[in-house]
Amino acid sequence: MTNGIESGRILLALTGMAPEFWIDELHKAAPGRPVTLAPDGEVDPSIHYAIVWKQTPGLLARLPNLKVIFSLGAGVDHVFGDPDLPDVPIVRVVSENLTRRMSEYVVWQVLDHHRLGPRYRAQQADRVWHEDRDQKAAADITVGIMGLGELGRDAAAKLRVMGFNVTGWSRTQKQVEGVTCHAGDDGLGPFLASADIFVVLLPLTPDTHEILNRDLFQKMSKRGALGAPVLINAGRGGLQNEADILAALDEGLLSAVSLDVFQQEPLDPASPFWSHPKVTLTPHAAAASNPSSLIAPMVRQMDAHERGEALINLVDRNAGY
Ligand code: NDP
Ligand code: OXD
Repeated sequence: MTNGIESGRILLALTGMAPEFWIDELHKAAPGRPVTLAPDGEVDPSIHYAIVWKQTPGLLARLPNLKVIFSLGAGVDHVFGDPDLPDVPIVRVVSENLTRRMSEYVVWQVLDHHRLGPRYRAQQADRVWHEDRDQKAAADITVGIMGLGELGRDAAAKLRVMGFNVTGWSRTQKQVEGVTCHAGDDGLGPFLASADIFVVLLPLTPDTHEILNRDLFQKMSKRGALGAPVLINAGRGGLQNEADILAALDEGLLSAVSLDVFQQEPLDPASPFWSHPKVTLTPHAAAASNPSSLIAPMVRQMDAHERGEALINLVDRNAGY
């Protein structure tokens, strides 16, 4: 009970994730709140909140008293995969823990390409000692960030501290200190012409689906301090046309890519990405956050909602993120 109001039951509806871990975390954060695991009890009228990751389509529509959907991720494309999604508020993850981990990944990958990591690893494998004299300084490199949201802005700030020039692109115009900001369709061309390394932190929406395609790669700057542009995608696999990426790498339209996300996850063992010499691959691990840092704020929001307070980190259904 919270202030005399009965605490709503939580439904945990996860696909491709072990639930035990999250249930333990929920019991710790909300000892008094009952938790149901989908699919059992899905028509239970006492379920007020659903915490979801790729929930089974149609499941949430069967909850008569559902009040709020909590996405277990910052991205919500997995929630919108349900054509019968009920019209209740959707809250997404905005967490300092997640943001910092993503920025670590971005800085790691940018530095790896900037400091010629793939080249040196290949030389090591071949026992080749070749001293490069053409190492660029960070100030010679421009990193372009696609998506200047919670994650993009933090990554931009950390890259600035390293001395990189940073440009960014978003749907609506942004002002970010030390970052040259472009926006919308008109801003995309100048943005693409401005950078050497592109970091993608966009949400997957109908507008951004397969935005990373041949046409876009052709518009990227060729003056590249690294020879040809580098692409780093930690947003979603659905943002990328994978056949176009492989062709662009083979043709030299892209010099290298780091991919944390794929159209199909887990990635097929037969995928050419696994062994491509110009691909650095991680298994959707760019920002694997502490469960407690994700669950505790959700429970706080449930309590606040029951006290009549406004929800935060709400998803804009029209924008799709
Ligand atoms: P935000 O919603 O805070 O930011 C999204 C940014 O993308 C905003 O700047 C937004 O523009 C911009 N954007 C959206 N649509 C368009 C468009 N059509 N054209 C140009 N810009 C657009 O999201 P987060 O920063 O929190 O997260 C971004 C994504 O990162 C998530 O959606 C998720 O897919 C991914 N992610 C991946 C993880 C991983 O482990 N690989 C972990 C966590 C998240 P505007 O500012 O104008 O709204
Ligand atoms: C997220 C993710 O969206 O982990 O948070 O991909």
